[in-house]
Amino acid sequence: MNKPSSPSSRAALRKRIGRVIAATPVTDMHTHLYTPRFGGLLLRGIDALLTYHYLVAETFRWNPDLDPEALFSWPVGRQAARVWQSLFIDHSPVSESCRGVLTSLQAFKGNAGDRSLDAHRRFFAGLGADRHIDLAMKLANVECLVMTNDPYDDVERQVWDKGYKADRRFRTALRIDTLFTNWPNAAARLNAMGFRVTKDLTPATRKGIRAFLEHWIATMKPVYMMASLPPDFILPSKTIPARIFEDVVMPLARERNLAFAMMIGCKRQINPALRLAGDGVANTDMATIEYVARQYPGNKFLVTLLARENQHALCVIARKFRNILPFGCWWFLNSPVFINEITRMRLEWLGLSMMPQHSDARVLDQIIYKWNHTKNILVDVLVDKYGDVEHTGWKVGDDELRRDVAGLLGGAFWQFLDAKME
Ligand code: FIX
Ligand code: ZN
Repeated sequence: MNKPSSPSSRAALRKRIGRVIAATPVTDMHTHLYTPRFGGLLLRGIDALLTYHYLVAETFRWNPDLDPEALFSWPVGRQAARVWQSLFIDHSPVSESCRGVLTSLQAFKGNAGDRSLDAHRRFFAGLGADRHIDLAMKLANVECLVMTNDPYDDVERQVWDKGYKADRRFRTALRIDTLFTNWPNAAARLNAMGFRVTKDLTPATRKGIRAFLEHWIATMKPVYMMASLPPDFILPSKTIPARIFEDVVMPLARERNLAFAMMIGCKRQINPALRLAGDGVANTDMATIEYVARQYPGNKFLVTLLARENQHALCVIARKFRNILPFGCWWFLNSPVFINEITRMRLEWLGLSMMPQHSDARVLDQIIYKWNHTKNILVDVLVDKYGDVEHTGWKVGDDELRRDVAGLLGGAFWQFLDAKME
């Protein structure tokens, strides 16, 4: 049996790994953040942090008499004050989402202990959008992030129609859920945007959808296309969304060498009264992922799944199909217990050929806590993994360590996007 390394060499390894992780710039491959040009779509500051839908869901648990409609009708500041009172003052903020607010505040202010919401507000009040972005990205060491760009969003579309000025730090991803979740509505909207389609998937309609996608690829220059697919999205199948996926999206993605990000496992609106906070989780039909990987070897799929139960099967599928890149610990899986488990599982079964995390930040300041919490776990996990390797006498050099961590924090994503399959 190999002798375990001595505590002092473990401590030295931990120091080295910690330093490399802290010094490595991150690519955040899926967020809901925007450049200042998108105006109110870029959320930032304490009130936005407190009204994040993760915290809103928790707030209702302590306020049985609070009508969701009433809360949502209040000005944001009043909503934030109720969240602060319920989750930070009346109880200690130990949930992952609450702790996240504190981690972000601590990064900005050195200490998050102030119980005065107004004091936190005063801190953010003085920050303009550009300075705020610079500071948050610096504190998180995020050098580049990918937005979620939905041409079906009327507010966002206006920005594109007026002419968007690219910012190298903010990359684009073309989000097309609507095509798969509500075809009659999607068709009506396509016609309104000038793309001729009918309700049936005729050749002319396929052409219209393709023209729509081509237009938005040319406009947004996305680094990938994406959709959060509903639990009943099963392939192969004769349904219209399935045909759109196979007959229109796959050929175009392949021609353009654009990866398609599949985010599966969200059961939308299990409690509609909670609005954005009302979504749930469902298991994914893994046969659908096997099918797309096998059927479209020349296409590339970034895959994240919401159910914990599906994570092992995703690793197994990715072992069989190099056109699958598992990524992130999405949403209800983005907490220490699951990040730890899923990251270990992926490393043990896929080595470094995966992306352990994305932030999914909806509020600028969240990139700080989401990455801080993940990096802390990554240190623990990598100390174990490199420690085990080093027991055999395979010493990992600093350059090798830097190379590996750069891959985990962004390189594996960019390499996958560049790769030509087949
Ligand atoms: O579909 C998505 O991109 C999800 O990440 C969001 O819709 C979800 O509301 C979220 O913020 C999860 O973190
Ligand atoms: Zn998201």
